[in-house]
Amino acid sequence: MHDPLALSALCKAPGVGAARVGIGGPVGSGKTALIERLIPVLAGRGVDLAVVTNDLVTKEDAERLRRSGLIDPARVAAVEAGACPHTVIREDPTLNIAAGDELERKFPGVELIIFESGGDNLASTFSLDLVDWWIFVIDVAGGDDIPRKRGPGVLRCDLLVINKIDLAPFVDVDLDAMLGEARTVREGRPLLATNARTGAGVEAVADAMSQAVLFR
Ligand SMILES: Nc1nc2c(ncn2[C@@H]2O[C@H](COP(=O)(O)OP(=O)(O)OP(=O)(O)O)[C@@H](O)[C@H]2O)c(=O)[nH]1
Ligand SMILES: [Mg+2]
Repeated sequence: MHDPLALSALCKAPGVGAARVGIGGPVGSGKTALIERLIPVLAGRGVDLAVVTNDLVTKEDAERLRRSGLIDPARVAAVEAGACPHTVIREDPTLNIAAGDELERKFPGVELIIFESGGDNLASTFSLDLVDWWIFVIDVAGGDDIPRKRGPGVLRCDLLVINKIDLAPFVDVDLDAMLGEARTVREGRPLLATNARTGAGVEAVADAMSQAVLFR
């Protein structure tokens, strides 16, 4: 029996292939909405892009992106994660690696592949076998205590995004205090605030991603 992970690693020469970025976070925090905002920003900067989505037992997010008109539908692949979305981004990311490899085969010039995790809990993290760099998206409406709970996603991601900042006044969240606590628990590692409905803050997310994995 061949180990597909080992084979994939062997087939991929160092430094060759697209940069791979993960976007994880709790259900409904705005992962797909952020990707919908990032696509035109990155495309406008000339980035050759593809996306892999993960849903439990459907291809809902992939179909949403394919219908969006924002990206060539063939550049969106779907992985059905099954019962535990974190398993396929952490313990055994074989399916996602294969989906990324297939996109690279179909689109040899692709520079960046974004992997959206299925919505999960605060403990979800990405395997570095799958991605080079990853974002964790939480949202203001999930409660200002989320950073204080120090979940591995919040602590370990390369960039924490606090989304739905527009909702702060409606859910009695002091946004500055929430951002301050997030900064404290992350010990100064990067975090950004966004409104994925209007696009506020999304250029800064694209800047962070480009600098980290595209070196531009
Ligand atoms: N007000 C507001 N709503 C937002 C924002 N971002 C996303 N939403 C809404 O939040 C809901 C969930 O957004 P999605 O992008 O589907 O969230 P997701 O994290 O991809 O969800 P799953 O993939 O199901 O885990 C949708 O109704 C979005 O329109 C935001 O910044 N502000
Ligand atoms: Mg989604």
